[in-house]
Amino acid sequence: MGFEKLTDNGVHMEDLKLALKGHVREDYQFKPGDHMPAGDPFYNQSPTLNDGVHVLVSVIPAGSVSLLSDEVVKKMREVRLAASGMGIPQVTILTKVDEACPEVKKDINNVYKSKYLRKQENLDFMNTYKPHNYEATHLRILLHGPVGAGKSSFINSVDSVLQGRVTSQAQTDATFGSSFTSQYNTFIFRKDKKGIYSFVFNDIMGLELKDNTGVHVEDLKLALMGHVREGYQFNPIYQMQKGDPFYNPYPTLNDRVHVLVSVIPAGSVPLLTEEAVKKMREVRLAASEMRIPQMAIITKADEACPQAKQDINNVYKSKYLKEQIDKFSEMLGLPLNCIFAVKNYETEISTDEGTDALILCALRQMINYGEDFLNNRLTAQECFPLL
Ligand SMILES: Nc1nc2c(ncn2[C@@H]2O[C@H](COP(=O)(O)OP(=O)(O)O)[C@@H](O)[C@H]2O)c(=O)[nH]1
Ligand SMILES: [Mg+2]
Repeated sequence: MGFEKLTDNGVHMEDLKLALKGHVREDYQFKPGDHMPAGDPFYNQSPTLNDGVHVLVSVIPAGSVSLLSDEVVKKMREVRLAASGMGIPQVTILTKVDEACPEVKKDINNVYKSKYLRKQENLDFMNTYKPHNYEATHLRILLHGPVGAGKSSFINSVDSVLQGRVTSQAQTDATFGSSFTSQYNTFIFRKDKKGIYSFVFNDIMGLELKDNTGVHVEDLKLALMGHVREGYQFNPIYQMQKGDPFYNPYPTLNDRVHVLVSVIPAGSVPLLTEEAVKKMREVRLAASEMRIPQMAIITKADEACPQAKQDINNVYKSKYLKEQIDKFSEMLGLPLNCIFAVKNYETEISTDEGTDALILCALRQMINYGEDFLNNRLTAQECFPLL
């Protein structure tokens, strides 16, 4: 027994930790809301390797993932963190998949095909995700790309997938095309009640396709290092100066960028000028020097490919989109498995499984890469000189 809807009805956190270490003897009766007292006869003072836990398995009914209360999620995270601290590997099993998904009830072989179940597993991951590095309270993902590429729409789409309804916290711009100064803002994602997810987004107009305006590469580097404060107005003409009130001379790990994501519409890939590619490579190189992992999302899959417009599930089958991904990979020198085609929510009124799946897949990879970076603390310190 681990968690109950009301936290105090589950096993006490301290008891769970004791069990992980092998201190709890066979037949001990866990008492909800109370932990094992010191000197209890069931306390095993010197556990051997055989008594400790070697794998921690979280068991959750598939249909309950989106219903978990903030308290339960908090407790699950705490257990996972404790297990990680002890080097115990963890897996999650989603049970009652037949109950949660009619396709699976009909035929159990549909488990591997069910987008719904994959989504529940991804949502569970996002819900309980917290950086293992205790210095970081969240993971920061920076989107950069031309005006109108779909950066704000992607942020909104992530929010929509998490909330299960189409939302719009980041202002999208339907009349893009003219250059404009853009403000550096952090977007957070709220959970049902008071909690927030442990990843945040920033977006930057990284380059302009037409006239190569856009945020200066040096400013982008400052943002990567965490030197740019919230609210700073990027200006394509002026670079940020060290004396600027928005210049943060002492960024913490939380201020820094942990994953860099290039955003480009599928239909714009063939139109990228040499100049634009050069700039994107320069940014990529700067990120590489800081060992910041990099990815790309190819947006507007629907606009560029009629097959995908007809049915979003055709994204994986589209020859045209595959070609754009190959081309972009070659241009930027970015491995193919770091490039994700997506379709953002824009005019829809409700979310759908196919669109959700593409967004969640890209987001999950962003978190995985960012987490790898955060875990390499030595590297993070080495490559971010506090200047
Ligand atoms: N068809 C389609 N339109 C999109 C997609 N993503 C963004 N858009 C539209 O493209 C325009 C610019 O998007 P926006 O998110 O403001 O771009 P940003 O400047 O990079 O933040 C808006 O009108 C969006 O509705 C997409 O995946 N498909
Ligand atoms: Mg925008």
